[in-house]
Amino acid sequence: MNFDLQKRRLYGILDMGYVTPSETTRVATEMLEGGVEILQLRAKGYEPEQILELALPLVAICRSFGVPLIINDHPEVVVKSGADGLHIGQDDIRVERARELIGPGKILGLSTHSPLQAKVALDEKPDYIGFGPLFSTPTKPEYISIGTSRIKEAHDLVNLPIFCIGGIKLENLSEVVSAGASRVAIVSGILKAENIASYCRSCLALLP
Ligand code: 3NM
Repeated sequence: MNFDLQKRRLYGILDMGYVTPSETTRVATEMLEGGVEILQLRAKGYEPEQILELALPLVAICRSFGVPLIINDHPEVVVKSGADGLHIGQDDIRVERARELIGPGKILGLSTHSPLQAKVALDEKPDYIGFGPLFSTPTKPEYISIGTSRIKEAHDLVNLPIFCIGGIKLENLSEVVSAGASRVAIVSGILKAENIASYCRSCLALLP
């Protein structure tokens, strides 16, 4: 399946730190019903076989919504599950190696944590980058936040879809958009919402 990332603004991350395995398909469905345009499965500390088990039903659900499913960290799970792409961090394998492992036609995303890293990432040619954390976040507590003042700089340097991430919630989304973001990735804001679908819809309504 060919996905046009340029058109996708809301990236929802299904992080297993917030959801139990038995809840994953329900939560994913609610995120997709709310209009999430990319879905990532992030399962730090899970074994690859467990992640594969979680991913398989999500592949089918995402397909029915026409939304790509991205797997965090595990190229072999992308291949075995038929997911649409892989997301890697700065300390993981490099983009070129990741592409060799997942094969052609897959989406490859890379986390960056400063405008300089974002610029350097260009040479590696990922399909999109994450840029953050903008704000401090319990989902990635070890990272120092960048703030919103450098969002524009990152966009000026990098001609790739940029998903701002880290501590973004409905309440601060307008501030993030005003600072120059047009795409965001959200984890806990979505997963802790009382009504996940309506939270996602409200976020989409604030994105340009
Ligand atoms: N990556 P929340 S920040 C998974 O900066 C992740 O690369 C980040 O979670 C980065 O929306 C982050 O709950 C956590 O703050 C985002």
